[in-house]
Amino acid sequence: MLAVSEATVKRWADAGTLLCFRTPGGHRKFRAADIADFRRRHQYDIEKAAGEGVDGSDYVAQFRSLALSGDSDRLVTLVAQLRMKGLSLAAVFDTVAGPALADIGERWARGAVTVAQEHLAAQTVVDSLSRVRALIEVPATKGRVLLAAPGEEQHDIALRMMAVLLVGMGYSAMMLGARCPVPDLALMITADKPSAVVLSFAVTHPFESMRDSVNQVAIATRSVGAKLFVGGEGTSKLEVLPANSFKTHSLVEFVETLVTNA
Ligand code: B12
Repeated sequence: MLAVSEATVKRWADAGTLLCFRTPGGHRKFRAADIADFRRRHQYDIEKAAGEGVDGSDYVAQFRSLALSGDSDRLVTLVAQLRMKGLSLAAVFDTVAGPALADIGERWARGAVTVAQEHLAAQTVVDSLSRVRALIEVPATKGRVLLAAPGEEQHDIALRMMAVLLVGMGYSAMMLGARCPVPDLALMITADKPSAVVLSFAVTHPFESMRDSVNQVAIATRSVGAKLFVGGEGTSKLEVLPANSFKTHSLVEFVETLVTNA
């Protein structure tokens, strides 16, 4: 949040400049209110202090290079800094993280990035998402939402981003992840009765198989009165949607649709 090293934070804490309390195990813990107070008292200018973090305006390039270097610590810091600049988390995902990963995909497609590097980047983003999720999770008071990448779909990062957004809004997110067989998903929906189901298709699957998957899942969601959200590049040709389903292009739109139709 302050874009300084762990050693600096420890020094401030030990000097009493930044209030903290100790766990029985001796770990320093910080209250958000104390950090906010510290920032106010020291008129802390995050832009200037962030020599090791945000140093320009090309956040997509920063995100890309942190992901490629496997630095999930600084990726979490970058996300926090962008939030403090006033971007919603959904906007950070849509406008910084998504384009950074698309850029990595383009580099992979033209041989500038190896498969191993691409895997490291994807895994680093997944790691940082689970850490962001732990930071923003609020008690689950709303419904349960199942998230899945159906059939042969191997891309699940957009779903993980949506899970983070959902838990931050008080939903409980059941992440089924990549390559989820559609008949099994339909069975789980009818047994578990979630309030919503989210499907993501990142790649171009044969149109009929994608549409059939959506229709099969829609039969199950309709039978339990759940809403169905579909999205991702792979759904670009899907124009006719089953009843009680929504196709949204971005995560910002997803959050808006969810809030409007809750
Ligand atoms: C990481 C990655 C992988 C990882 C995935 C790891 C994981 N856990 O997800 C691995 C290594 C497994 C992988 C595998 C493959 N990949 Co790949 N991969 C990528 C990469 C680099 C990033 C994908 C990603 O996570 N993006 C970030 C997310 C957040 O962005 P997004 O998916 O676009 O989603 C955004 C929106 O579409 C929307 N959205 C998405 N879903 C939904 C759902 C809802 C409900 C809503 C509201 C919104 C929404 O919100 C997101 C944020 O704005 C992309 C490059 C790219 N252009 O995206 C290639 C890319 C998608 N992969 C590609 C390919 C070809 C493959 C493989 C076929 C490669 C191979 N030969 O084996 C395989 C298997 C594909 C399969 N059958 O599923 C191509 C797809 C081309 C095409 N159009 O079909 C791409 C575009 C790379 C390229 N430039 O050629 N890949």
